[in-house]
Amino acid sequence: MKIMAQTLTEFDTISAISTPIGEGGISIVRTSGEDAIKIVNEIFKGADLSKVPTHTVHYGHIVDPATGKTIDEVMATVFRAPKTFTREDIVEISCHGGIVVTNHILQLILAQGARMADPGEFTKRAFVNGRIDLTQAESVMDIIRAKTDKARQVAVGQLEGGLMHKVKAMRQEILDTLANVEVNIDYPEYDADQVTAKQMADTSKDVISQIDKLLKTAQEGTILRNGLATAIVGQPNVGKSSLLNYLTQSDKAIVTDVAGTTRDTLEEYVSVKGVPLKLIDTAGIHKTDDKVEQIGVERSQAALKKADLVLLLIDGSQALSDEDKVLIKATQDKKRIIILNKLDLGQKITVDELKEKTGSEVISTSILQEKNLDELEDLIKKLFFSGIENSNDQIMVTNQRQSGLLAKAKRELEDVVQAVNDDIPVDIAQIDFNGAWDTLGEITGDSAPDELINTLFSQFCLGK
Ligand SMILES: Nc1nc2c(ncn2[C@@H]2O[C@H](COP(=O)(O)OP(=O)(O)OP(=O)(O)O)[C@@H](O)[C@H]2O)c(=O)[nH]1
Ligand SMILES: [Mg+2]
Repeated sequence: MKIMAQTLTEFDTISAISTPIGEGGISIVRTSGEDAIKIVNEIFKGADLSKVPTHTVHYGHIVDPATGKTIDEVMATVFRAPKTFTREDIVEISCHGGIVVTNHILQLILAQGARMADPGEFTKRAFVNGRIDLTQAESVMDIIRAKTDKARQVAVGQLEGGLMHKVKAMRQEILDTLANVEVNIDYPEYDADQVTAKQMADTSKDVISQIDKLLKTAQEGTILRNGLATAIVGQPNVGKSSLLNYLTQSDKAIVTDVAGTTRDTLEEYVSVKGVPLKLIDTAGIHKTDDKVEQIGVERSQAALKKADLVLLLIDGSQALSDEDKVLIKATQDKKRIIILNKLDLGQKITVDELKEKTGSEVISTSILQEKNLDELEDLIKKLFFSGIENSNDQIMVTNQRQSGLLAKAKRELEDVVQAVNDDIPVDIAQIDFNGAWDTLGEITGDSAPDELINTLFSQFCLGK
């Protein structure tokens, strides 16, 4: 199952537009492979690219060899293997933006014998040619998709290979022990079974504790990647939609003084002080006979259940109602911030009073007059990211593929410990031990099946 044999097609010359399609100052057409320089040279009028030194930029024109017509004035950058993104020869043509010109240049390159690159194929080559491992390839995708600065920092950290080195070290530890086991199995006259069994169990326990540490970061990693699911809940008319609009700096949600304005849940991604939130505005939760509103209320309750963070809004200018009390109770097991809104209308409930009653974070605001909203943002940030403030220099597991494999390796190692405890013969316990080694290898791509590799890279965008 190891990816060793590469099909020939992986070494042909590929090309794609690497910048977003659309109007822009410049666009870049990237070509990679053995014939990259030769192919671009055919359509480039300026310096002879086959003779220029590596990592140099050259002014010139793209000329259609069939018609002799000049297509664009460009800069061509030549990177010679192996010190390139793909470890192959690469030429990047920076041309004037615009779909028509850029496409035309790409078509000319294809006409000279390059093949259109698949999504993610440049990064895949970097992997196949051994420049990066799978965790690093995944981080390239994360950097592109990062919704916030923090998520991007973590991805960049991963691109530098933090997780890869950690996983490789764990594999090495298993391998060292395996080497001993093999020796002992080969020379049964030493009858060192018990020694080996103990070594295997000890190593398993040690690696399990390292995996546990990594798995702990997985939850935070997922939040950084997908945003913290944050439900804004409360009774009708307390200002939920106003808060969503403020945090997203938009008027996405309809705000009126009619109770029951929001009838369906509304989702928006937003970065609050670097914390990525998936904000969910909900219909006011209360008893209603209106059919549509009733469905909205049910959706609100579902959103509440799934939320990682609850922002519970209460109209602080009114006395606490029974329905508020129900909501306070319903959210008490959640991470939450209780927001006493409409501070501008005077306060019937005090922050301290409610803090004492509920034991959770409480803040009073006026969304209408934008009072205390900066403090609210600070509170959101404090609540969730105090622990991982320096996450950029901490190794983090940021996706489900990685955390799923870590969990699998952990189970296999637990089985080894169990087998040793139960005095099961060493060579049988060793099967799981080997399995854990393989599973960890899948994280970095050292032992990943082809199919997985292909699926992973196909999720990339074109030109990357
Ligand atoms: N005085 C005052 N009014 C506010 C404040 N925040 C929101 N409002 C007003 O309260 C009314 C309801 O606001 P919304 O944001 O629509 O409230 P909601 O909780 O989304 O209401 P539903 O969607 O009906 O559940 C609007 O008229 C807002 O302008 C505030 O801090 N002070
Ligand atoms: Mg609303």
